[in-house]
Amino acid sequence: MKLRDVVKHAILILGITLVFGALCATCLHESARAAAHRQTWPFVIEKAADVTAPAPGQQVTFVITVSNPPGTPYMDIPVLITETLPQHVEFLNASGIYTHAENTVSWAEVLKFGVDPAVVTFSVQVAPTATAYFPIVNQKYAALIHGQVIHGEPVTLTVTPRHTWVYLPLVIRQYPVMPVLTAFNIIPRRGNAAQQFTYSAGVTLTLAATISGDTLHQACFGATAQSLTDCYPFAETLAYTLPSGSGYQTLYARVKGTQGGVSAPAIATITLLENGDFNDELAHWEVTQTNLPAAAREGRALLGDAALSCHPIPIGEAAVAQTVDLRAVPPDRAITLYFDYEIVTEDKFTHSDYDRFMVLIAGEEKHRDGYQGNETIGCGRWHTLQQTNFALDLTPYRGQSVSLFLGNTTRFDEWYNTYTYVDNVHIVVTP
Ligand SMILES: [Ca+2]
Ligand SMILES: [Ca+2]
Repeated sequence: MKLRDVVKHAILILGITLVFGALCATCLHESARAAAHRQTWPFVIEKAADVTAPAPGQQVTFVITVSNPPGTPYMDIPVLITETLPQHVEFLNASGIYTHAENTVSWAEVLKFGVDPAVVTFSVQVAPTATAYFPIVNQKYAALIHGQVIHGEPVTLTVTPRHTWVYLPLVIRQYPVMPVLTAFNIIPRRGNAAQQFTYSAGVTLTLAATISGDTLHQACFGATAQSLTDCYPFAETLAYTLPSGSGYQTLYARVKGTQGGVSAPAIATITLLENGDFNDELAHWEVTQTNLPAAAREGRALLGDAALSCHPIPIGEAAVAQTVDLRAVPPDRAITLYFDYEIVTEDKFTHSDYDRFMVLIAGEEKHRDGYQGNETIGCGRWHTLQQTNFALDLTPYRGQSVSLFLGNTTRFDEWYNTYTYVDNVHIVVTP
């Protein structure tokens, strides 16, 4: 720049500064009158930063642009651009000829005719002590054109920490305190805890958990680890009702502390065979009574008519059945169906057409039994056949929902009665 130009520039700065100074403290605050007037001064001031999420200590460069929109009928318009630096930054340098005093930087520029904007840049350093995630709002910047002050939208910097490991004190690192669920079990009220089967959906849940520096607040349950929405105040034992329907069930549990810490989920499983002990008469069983009755007798199912003897005995069938859902049984598990039965008969089983007790799984006959002794059949000659903890392998039905059918059948002719007691029908899943 030639000396003459520098002098001209200096005079320009001086002149504009005087005018600008005369506007004094209110110069950066647009009056209502000015705002209304601005429509006739379609100049635009904008600012951008090269980094909007700087780390503490990082350099940030801003660009301020004052545009002279096409069609503006003014030529070589003097413009004074001012920047008031926000807190938490330190001025480094700026473009062109500028003045820097305290926290203000200003430039005297000339907007040329046409579309060339006036562009100035300046750089700051974010204070090394700036707090992470603290916003630095770079708001106060303006341009003075023809005695009119125009403002632009603020630019906000969000101070972001560098990606370094920060070693927090133990108490902060572990907040909120995480509880540890050390034991979770489903205890049947009717059934067997060790073999994990139940005859009733009503069970007791037992929980053991630890937490240090907080107290246990809540226990939540659900069918999956993502659906633990069934929540109760924490207790070591809780009455709980499993989803109804016979089958293999999985229950997830989590415990929570008062501060909001949540344990890893724990899993407990159980096999429900509803009313397999017939304590609720024949509830939950599908009952077949084809010419023969089915009933509950002293906690057992009685299939057939115990009051009849000899002749005439109706030819028919009395049965109980239930569908058991084994779809959730894991692939490496074995499934066994157990039950007790007692056949009381005057008939013989040697002929396949005679009376029998039968077990069908998914419609296939898996077991049949009856009297096979040598004694002659006779009216009032009763024989009793007892099986306790009779077992049937259901592993081939893993992954399926299958029907269990237990039936007492009288056959061939109307001579000699047969009836069967059934009890303790349950399913055990083992590794
Ligand atoms: Ca029973
Ligand atoms: Ca018979």
